[in-house]
Amino acid sequence: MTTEKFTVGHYLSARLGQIGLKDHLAVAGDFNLVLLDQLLEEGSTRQIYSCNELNCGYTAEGYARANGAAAMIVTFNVGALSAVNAIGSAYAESLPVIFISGGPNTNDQGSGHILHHTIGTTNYGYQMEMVSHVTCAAEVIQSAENAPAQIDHAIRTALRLRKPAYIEIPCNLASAPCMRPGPVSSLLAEATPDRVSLDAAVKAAGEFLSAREKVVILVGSRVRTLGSLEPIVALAERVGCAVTVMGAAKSFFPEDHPLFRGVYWGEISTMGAQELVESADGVICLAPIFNDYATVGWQSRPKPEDTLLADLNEVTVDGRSYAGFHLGAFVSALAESAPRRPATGQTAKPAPDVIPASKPDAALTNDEMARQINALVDGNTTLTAETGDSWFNAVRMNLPGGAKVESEMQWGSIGWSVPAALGGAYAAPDRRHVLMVGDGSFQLTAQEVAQMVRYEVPVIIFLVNNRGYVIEIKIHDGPYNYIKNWDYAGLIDAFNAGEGHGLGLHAHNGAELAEAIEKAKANTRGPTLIECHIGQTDCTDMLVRWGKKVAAANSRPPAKA
Ligand code: DPX
Repeated sequence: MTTEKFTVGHYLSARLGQIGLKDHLAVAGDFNLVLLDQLLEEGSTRQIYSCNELNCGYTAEGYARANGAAAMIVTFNVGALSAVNAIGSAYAESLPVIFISGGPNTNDQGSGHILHHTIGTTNYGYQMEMVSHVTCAAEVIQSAENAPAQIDHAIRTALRLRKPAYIEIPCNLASAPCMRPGPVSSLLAEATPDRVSLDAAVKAAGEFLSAREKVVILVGSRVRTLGSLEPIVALAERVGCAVTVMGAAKSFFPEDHPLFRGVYWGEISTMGAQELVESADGVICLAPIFNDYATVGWQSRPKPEDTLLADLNEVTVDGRSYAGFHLGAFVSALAESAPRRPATGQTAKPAPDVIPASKPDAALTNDEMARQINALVDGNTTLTAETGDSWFNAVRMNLPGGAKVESEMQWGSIGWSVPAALGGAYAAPDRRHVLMVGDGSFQLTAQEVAQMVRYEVPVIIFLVNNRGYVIEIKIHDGPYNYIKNWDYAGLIDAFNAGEGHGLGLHAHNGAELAEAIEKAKANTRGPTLIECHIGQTDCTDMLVRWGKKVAAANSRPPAKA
């Protein structure tokens, strides 16, 4: 920009553009209005509005999945504290969201004044303290002179650690004069890897692989931070071994690759992946999270003594750990030097399960719905799967190369998917965006569909109307699992309000669903919500089996002292 006066807000705005953002998400409030003006004025990124701060956070979280990073701006306390759930998600799922909040005027800080939008005390540091638990860096801008260093520190740390970072800008500093930013390279450069440690890790990994007969790669969800699947494909081809992915890492290895051998998720694994992983004597685990859900209630995980664990910033192999480099550097180096094996993948690739079509006029089933959604997913599709049976429906799908699945299995907050799918669509408008979401989850963040109408974003939403929290019903049933029914498809007219292109459709059988999908494909100027009416007890077999084990783990009695 060419204006004479350059401000703190302009500095932030320029940096957001420099790190590769095209947009920032915002909800206005009087502590951030001047900051929002500065961002508009500097103009490096488009300003997009959300219905509320929770949705804003999830939209940013989804944007970061597709773009590598995201930024959001909210107001003090009433806005920021609503967003903390979504920032927890970004932390858990390793996504660098730059979380920016307006803050009190510097003259009110330390003055004994009581401000609106606060808890009525005179110390305004508590928001930063709360947020510091779910961010990797938290900066309250102290002065216009310090602003560049503080802003840069937060952004650089977020990008390096792949975690959210917090920046609070007092409302009277947003337009204060500030120096201009230099080149962005200082923010984008990876920390230089510790060569000695990296070489030692690669050597130890090579020895581990040479000493093992049956080697398998298991891909975890945090490999998303690599930004590309190429190093993993190169490693697999070099080692010539079978590749399985965890449920949370669905699509993080091309399923049409000859070495792909399914999803490893204990007893609900696909394509024989359980036998392959649990009988292997060498499992290369890439950035996995073995939580209670992923281990099917602590039942299944690769044997630690047969595991080479490559985490984001540390490799553990044969009882020794190596740090000082990022996973990407390790995978690439190992792909160049690992002992080669013939590309057998150890076994013939089993054919994936295929769901048979049901009669077009038969009542719609979960299987038929999943079958038709799977057929819609092409190599240019991002499929977002909400917590609930949508996880299992996504996991059992057969994906063409290039298809992406996004889920939030570590944080698992229902309502995440509607704004997250929108964020992914803002960041990658050239892809097709498909969302599977249960009725219970949808009720948390439904209003964000209005922004899809406003910004003409053609997300195809499969709203699973099974009248309840079915995953919870399978884990532990009670009256609290049954929800008020809505006319979900009917909401779209309300959101259009006579001026939008959203489409709301009902599907009671396979023929109606097929017709609705054709209409959705043709509707390129807004969302299409297809309300899929299925029976309450109609869910995947995977959910039932998994739910029993998770319920058993949840109900273990306290250990005796
Ligand atoms: C809850 C969950 O309808 O999907 O497929 O019918 O289960 P299914 P729905 O969207 O229901 C979701 C529901 C209530 N989890 O079964 S997974 C507890 C929960 C959570 N996140 C938040 N609150 C409660 N995961 C924010």
